[in-house]
Amino acid sequence: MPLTLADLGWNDAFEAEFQPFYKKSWKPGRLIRDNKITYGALLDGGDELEVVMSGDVYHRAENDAALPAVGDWVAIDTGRAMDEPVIRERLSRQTCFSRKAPGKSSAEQVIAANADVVIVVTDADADFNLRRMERYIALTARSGSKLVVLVNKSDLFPAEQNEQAAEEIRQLSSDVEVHITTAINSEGVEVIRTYLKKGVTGTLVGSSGVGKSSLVNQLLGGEEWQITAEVNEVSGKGRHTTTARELMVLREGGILIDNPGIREVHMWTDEKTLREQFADIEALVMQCKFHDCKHGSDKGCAIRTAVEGGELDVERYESFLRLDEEIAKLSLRRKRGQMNIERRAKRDHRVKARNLADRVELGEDADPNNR
Ligand SMILES: Nc1nc2c(ncn2[C@@H]2O[C@H](COP(=O)(O)OP(=O)(O)OP(=O)(O)O)[C@@H](O)[C@H]2O)c(=O)[nH]1
Ligand SMILES: [Mg+2]
Ligand SMILES: [Zn+2]
Repeated sequence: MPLTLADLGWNDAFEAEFQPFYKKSWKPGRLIRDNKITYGALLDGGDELEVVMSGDVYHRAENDAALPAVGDWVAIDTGRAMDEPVIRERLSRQTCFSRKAPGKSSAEQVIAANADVVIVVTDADADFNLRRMERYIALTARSGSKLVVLVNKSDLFPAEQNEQAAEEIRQLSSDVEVHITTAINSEGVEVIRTYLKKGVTGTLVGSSGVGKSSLVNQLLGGEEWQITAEVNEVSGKGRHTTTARELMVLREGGILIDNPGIREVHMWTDEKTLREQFADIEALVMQCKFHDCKHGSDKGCAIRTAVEGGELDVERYESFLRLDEEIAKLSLRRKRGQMNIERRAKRDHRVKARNLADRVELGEDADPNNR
């Protein structure tokens, strides 16, 4: 049976937003691959199409994060059978999982658009890191997606170690569902299927080598793997480091986006989300005797009392401080970036004004559009 739009994740809200575009004979498509210059898109019926972004879509994007990304629904103009099909519009994102782009910039980088479930993969050993997990939790809370964590490679470590790792992650947040899996057989992977019903999109994230692509391979299964040509190519790369994100449709229903390993999980969240995440600590801070309490040796410090009384985990408090600091730095960088843009805009105005003055002196047409 050919894939329907619903199989690809289409729903009533997208349908409503698309109404004006049907009138222009544009077609809905979901972006499955970003080839830099072109994108791969899946259309109703499951046909894959190579598409390019229209200049208009490019110019209307306020920043990189607003450009079409894997997982996005777009309006595609295939008209006049002349050149390449063109993306005319990007539909609003119902969820958006993003992080701060690596490096010094404060730009937002979209990891997956319209994912219903973010599946973080880790293991109970070398990759295990609760502080990093807290960042994933904060980022997912902001994205609007549900969070599932897989403690993978369970065949390599003692059962108690896997159990303990899973339990420690559960302790971080009541919103996260944690499962122990192995990607070398299909048993553990059945867990993912329970989330990925027809039309539901999951996105796999986590460090390089934790088994994201191996899980995909298991989900695709031996037989399907051969039948689904598009996917075959991807699954063949299973043992290698994934270099580009890719959206795949599972035969039993559900959609999965495989991502390259994430080296740094920088915060891209706001203060509000952070405060919610650490509401217990916020409440304690309110009880400190002095409003500028440094929570060190200060008199009447509620934080210190809670730590000493064993009510507050000191590591949890420290990671709250670290996240807090990171967000402060980020907003500072963003402010500076904004100032640079404004300065540049003013300079451009001055340059334009000067050019105009030169042209007028030379007797040229002052309106650049009439040249
Ligand atoms: N024993 C065991 N090995 C696993 C398991 N999952 C993955 N591996 C192995 O770990 C290695 C890395 O697996 P990948 O699936 O490529 O990891 P990845 O997360 O996709 O890595 P990147 O694409 O670099 O982000 C491969 O050699 C897999 O065979 C598992 O559950 N158990
Ligand atoms: Mg991979
Ligand atoms: Zn205090």
